[in-house]
Amino acid sequence: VDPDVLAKLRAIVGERHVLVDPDLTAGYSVDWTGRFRGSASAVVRPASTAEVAAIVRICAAGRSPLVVQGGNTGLVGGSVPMAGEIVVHLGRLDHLEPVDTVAAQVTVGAGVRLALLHEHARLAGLAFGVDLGARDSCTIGGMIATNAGGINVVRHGMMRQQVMGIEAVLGDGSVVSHLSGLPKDNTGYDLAGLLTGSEGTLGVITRARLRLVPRYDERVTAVLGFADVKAAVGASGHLRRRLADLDALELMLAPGIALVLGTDYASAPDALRAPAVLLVEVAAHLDPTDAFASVVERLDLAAVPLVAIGSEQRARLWAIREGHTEAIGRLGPPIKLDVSVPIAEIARFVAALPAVVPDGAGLVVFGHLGDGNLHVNVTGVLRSVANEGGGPPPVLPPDATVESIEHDVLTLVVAHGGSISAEHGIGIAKVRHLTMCRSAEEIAAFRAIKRALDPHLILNPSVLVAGT
Ligand code: FAD
Ligand code: 2HG
Ligand code: ZN
Repeated sequence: VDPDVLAKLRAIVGERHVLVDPDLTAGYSVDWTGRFRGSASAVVRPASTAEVAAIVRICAAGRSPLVVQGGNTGLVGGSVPMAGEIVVHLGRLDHLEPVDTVAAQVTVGAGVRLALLHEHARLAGLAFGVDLGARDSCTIGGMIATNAGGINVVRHGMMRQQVMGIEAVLGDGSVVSHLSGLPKDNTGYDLAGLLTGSEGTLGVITRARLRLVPRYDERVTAVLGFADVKAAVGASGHLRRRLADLDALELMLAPGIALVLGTDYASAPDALRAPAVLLVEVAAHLDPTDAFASVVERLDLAAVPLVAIGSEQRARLWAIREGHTEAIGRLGPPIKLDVSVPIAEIARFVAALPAVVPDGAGLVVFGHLGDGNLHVNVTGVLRSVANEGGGPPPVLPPDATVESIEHDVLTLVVAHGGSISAEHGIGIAKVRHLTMCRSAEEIAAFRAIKRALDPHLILNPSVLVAGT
């Protein structure tokens, strides 16, 4: 970085919040999966909206590109400085304001970690409607920027449905702040809605006003085993129609469960060893066990249902579902394809997948069935990169490049009427595939919006609308 720019950044945030030592910046320069690795020319850690605005103004004046980073748990590489950008890390914007229990809303800093927001809302007798496996590390800013989904979308919607207002710094350093949280407020463009899902390309989110939901303390968590995906999908429709308090409806398949459980798989209860498995959670103010049981007894199950007794068993069942990402990661960086298809197409889509994945690669599929969202993980292809110098190189047909595998899976998604990104975003991982589901006119509109809000094109230049 230009020493003059560095000196100005130090003057804004203080010497110890500008990191340039490669040993210190290394952790900010690689994504959670290890697939995307770049290098940050500096990491800057502001503590307020004013500091973020000052940083962006310096970068805009010097035409120095920057990458916005929260918890760095994103799965499409969007928080990685691939071309030596300055990383603006928002972890110090971690202020939680008191919960407004009358409006059921709260204003929080972008760097607040999800687990802390959950606890904050819980103590006020409420809950936050989005939850996901990275809860201890991911930040509210990153979740808004990616429009994260997670395990409770079936009940409460994605991040966009929770955001009542946003404060953000645009690409010229100006601050837009609209945090009143009024449920009715038709006063022009919905900037909060626009910034949600913008992946750091339009503005740096610094604060947000969030909707809270009722806190349900009575839960039933159960694993239901089915003969195949088609039967699980059929049952999911039944569960959605009959259970008003359905909180989660997650799909796992035998290969993924076997990978997570390892040698424990053979002795796992029958419901967990069925070909297709639903993890279902119902949450209410009054015990929903009887209502759940009367719905489940009508389903065509392949095994006796496994119902969690107590919070420890519940946690164990969720650990199997949430353990998929880490278990897959242990095989080396996967090709992650987070996609959605119409629920009615899911069984056909899953059945067609193996044919488009080359022999020699692994395939692990799971996801949020209630939202038609599948996580297709192709493993073994990037193994040689992960185990540089170690482990055997993957044995794949010569034309099985990462790009061709991604293209073939995503083509299948589009052929089934789906979307190439359900909840993780486009990041840098899917930029080259964006035209598969967005028209030239739509992308031109994206670019016009990008130029309007980030006139010097300094915000996350490799992400989403890269090459604008
Ligand atoms: P980062 O990874 O730091 O950034 C993500 C993107 O947002 C980047 O483009 C970055 O530039 C941008 N960004 C970050 N902060 C800001 C800000 N303040 N202003 C503007 N732009 C910003 N996602 C789901 O949707 N559902 C899941 O169920 C789910 N489960 C996950 C489980 C695991 C184990 C992991 C590792 C990830 C999971 N994710 C899931 C991925 C998910 O996108 C993130 O966990 C989360 O939304 C990202 O938050 P973050 O703070 O880590 O953002
Ligand atoms: C989940 O639902 C996350 O667990 C991660 O979105 C998905 O690892 C994945 O592919
Ligand atoms: Zn997910």
